[in-house]
Amino acid sequence: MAEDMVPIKQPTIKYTQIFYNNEFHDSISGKTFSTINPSTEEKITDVQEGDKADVDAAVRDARLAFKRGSPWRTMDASQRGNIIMKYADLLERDIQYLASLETLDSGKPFKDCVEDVRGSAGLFRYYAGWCDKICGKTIPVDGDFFSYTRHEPIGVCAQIIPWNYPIMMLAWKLGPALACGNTIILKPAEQTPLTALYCASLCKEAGFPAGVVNVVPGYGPTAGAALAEHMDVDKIAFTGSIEVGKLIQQASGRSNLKRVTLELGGKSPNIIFADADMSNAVEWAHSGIFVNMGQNCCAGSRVFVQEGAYDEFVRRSKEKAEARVVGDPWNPASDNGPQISREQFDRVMGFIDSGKKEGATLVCGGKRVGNKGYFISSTIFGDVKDDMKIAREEIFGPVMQVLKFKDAEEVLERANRTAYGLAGAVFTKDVNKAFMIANGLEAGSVWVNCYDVVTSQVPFGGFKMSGHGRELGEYGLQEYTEVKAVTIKLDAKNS
Ligand code: TXE
Repeated sequence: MAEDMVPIKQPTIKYTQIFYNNEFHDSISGKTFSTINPSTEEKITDVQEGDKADVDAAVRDARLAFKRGSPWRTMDASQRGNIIMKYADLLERDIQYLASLETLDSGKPFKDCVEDVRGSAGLFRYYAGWCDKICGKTIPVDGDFFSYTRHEPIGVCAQIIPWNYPIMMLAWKLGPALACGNTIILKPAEQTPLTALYCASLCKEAGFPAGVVNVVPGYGPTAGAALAEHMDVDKIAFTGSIEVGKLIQQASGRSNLKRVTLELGGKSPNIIFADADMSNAVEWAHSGIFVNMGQNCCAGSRVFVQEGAYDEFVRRSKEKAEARVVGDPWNPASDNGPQISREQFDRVMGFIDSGKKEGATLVCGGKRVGNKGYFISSTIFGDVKDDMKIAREEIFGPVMQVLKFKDAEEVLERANRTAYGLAGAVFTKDVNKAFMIANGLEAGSVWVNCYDVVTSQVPFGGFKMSGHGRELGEYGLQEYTEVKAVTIKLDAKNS
């Protein structure tokens, strides 16, 4: 259990360099950048700063590893699965260390980091099992021909990930890409490079051939943009902001039309009817927004509550929010740690100010906690109107917006009135209302009487401006293969 594991409060920092060709290297420019502990605002260490030159070196090695006849290309699919399985075992072997390093670098509560490592190991096991089950089809084609399809790896894949779930995002990206036989250059977020670099070292230990997994820490406009513009990168997968998602897609268009998958933000509606089990709804709505300090792409940040239940919901949610412990992420009692950075802290506080100015009712929270670290109290705004900034834009912080509604038609229309479409939920005991909302929401994930239940087996991704493509599950594999159709002339065929 996560609760029983003891953190290593000062984990040794073992890797701070750029990883390619299964070795760690200094940056070619000689530059480094600092990674900051968001709980203390102090520097943890300096990390080698990758930019275009280092990206070029990593892409070169990834290309070599993908060459026809290479160890990776000639490996049995089942053996790929064995290596990925071993990788999962190594994550679990080092769970205490990895979770501690994650807490240090990201400020996430240690118990949550333990669950993230465990979930990531589970994800790798799930995809390990897929390796030798990625099948094409034989097709009953017209004429004297035989046609079949092959699902081939795309090739060299760039993967750019954010800071909110550093290990989990790495797992979401590496798992399906490796299962399909691609090679990878992963760029972790500049705020949280440390666990990705340790995970890089485990790739070598697990037995991935040199060049299959490469990790280049660095900044977005330099290292990230170099990946997006690269003529020898075949696919790019990105999780982050809409603004950067657009840049990635533009860069693909300007360069080699590399395949693009994007997982961007959300402003997800959580719809609570008056007939719902209110204890259940309050619980899920609470975790749906406050988990991970609200730094969650599918956070249920617009909570629509039906008139008759509104007062009770707000009262009970306030009690829960005030009881949520915000503080030292090493303390097992803490439910939330700090926001990731000064920039994010200021951004969230700016949204809280705007909510107050636009006339929403501050039910609780809204303040900095302590005077060191980027901690924010769990905040609820009531009487929120659809056109307020806090109801329209992604806050990415511990701030719940509660909006009142009258009936199902109205709330569905309002819930969909957004450019986002990542997730949504409905709470009701009426199966007809549940279906009506579940089928009517314009979102990639819909939960009924629960929230943010994300598992390795079920696809995840956005409608509208929340993204392109799907991650996780069998659907996630489709984003990492090219389908080749082979047609063979036969002398004659039998039906
Ligand atoms: O994101 P960025 P930021 C949302 C959330 C948050 C906002 C800003 O609303 O408040 O985005 O966060 C890399 N070319 N999400 O500024 O900049 C960057 O180095 C290539 C939602 O941190 O998008 C990092 O690795 N890459 C989200 C990654 O992109 C670039 C999670 C994400 O950073 C780049 C995070 C460029 N020009 C933020 N510029 C989610 N969907 O879960 C930056 N990057």
